[in-house]
Amino acid sequence: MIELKKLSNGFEYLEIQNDFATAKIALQGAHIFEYKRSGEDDLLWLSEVSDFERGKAIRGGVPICWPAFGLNNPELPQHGFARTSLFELVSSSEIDAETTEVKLRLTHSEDTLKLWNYKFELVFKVTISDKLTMELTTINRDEKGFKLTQALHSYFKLSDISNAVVKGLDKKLCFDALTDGNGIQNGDITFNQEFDRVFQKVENELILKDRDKTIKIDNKGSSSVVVWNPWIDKCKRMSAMKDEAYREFVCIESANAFEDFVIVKPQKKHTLKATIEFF
Ligand code: TA6
Repeated sequence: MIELKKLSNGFEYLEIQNDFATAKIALQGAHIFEYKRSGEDDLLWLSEVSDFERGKAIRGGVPICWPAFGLNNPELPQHGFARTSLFELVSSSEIDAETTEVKLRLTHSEDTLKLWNYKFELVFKVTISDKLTMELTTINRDEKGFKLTQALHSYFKLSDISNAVVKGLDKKLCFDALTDGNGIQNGDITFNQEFDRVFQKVENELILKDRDKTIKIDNKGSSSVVVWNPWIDKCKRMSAMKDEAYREFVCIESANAFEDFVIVKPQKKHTLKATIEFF
């Protein structure tokens, strides 16, 4: 089942259901804000006080940061403009009883050209099955090449942050956004304070272990990963987040950030792909 639904304020989203899973994807930002397998709890975290309003980014799920991650491009808003832009539904198909595929697209407009003077086509293909597969393809429709940074800014729901362990980043180079300094990760990541690091040269899969589930993240077309938890103080300052929300999630973001930027030549394309499996 694939259905286009509308909230009373006109905010539109797709509701998807198949034998393996259900998902909800907002047309604004092509934003997956729910993914859960049949009979299981949500696997993505969504803020209880998230906005579902045109022009305001949803807090949680998988925001698409494009064509800039963070403030990598000072001329653009934090995390770019894709997450507050209206995508169009290009196609939706039930591949089989357990697999549904949808494609959403954003193309340049007068508004985007004012912010970022390039013609483009951005296609987000989502495959919903017993795993979540996301493919973000940037096509340069301009005469000039452009540089972009981006991320699939996934919020993973946790039993509690004290149970979370991130594996696969040991000895990786990283930029620490809290100290503005570079360093090398030592061992697995556990959380007992604010954490905001961008890891580079990450070609291997990542594992997130929680009390009663394990998540495997495999990225393609990307060699940078962001790991973030706001902890107590920053959580209080965050928009659309309850004070205790930091306990409930960790962001592990499949990215092209900082040195891992992408140059897309005219009429060429680049795909950032993340495959997320749950055990
Ligand atoms: O990806 C981590 C990060 O850049 C953090 O620094 C934090 O700001 C987070 O993203 C959320 O950003 P947002 O713009 O959604 O409030």
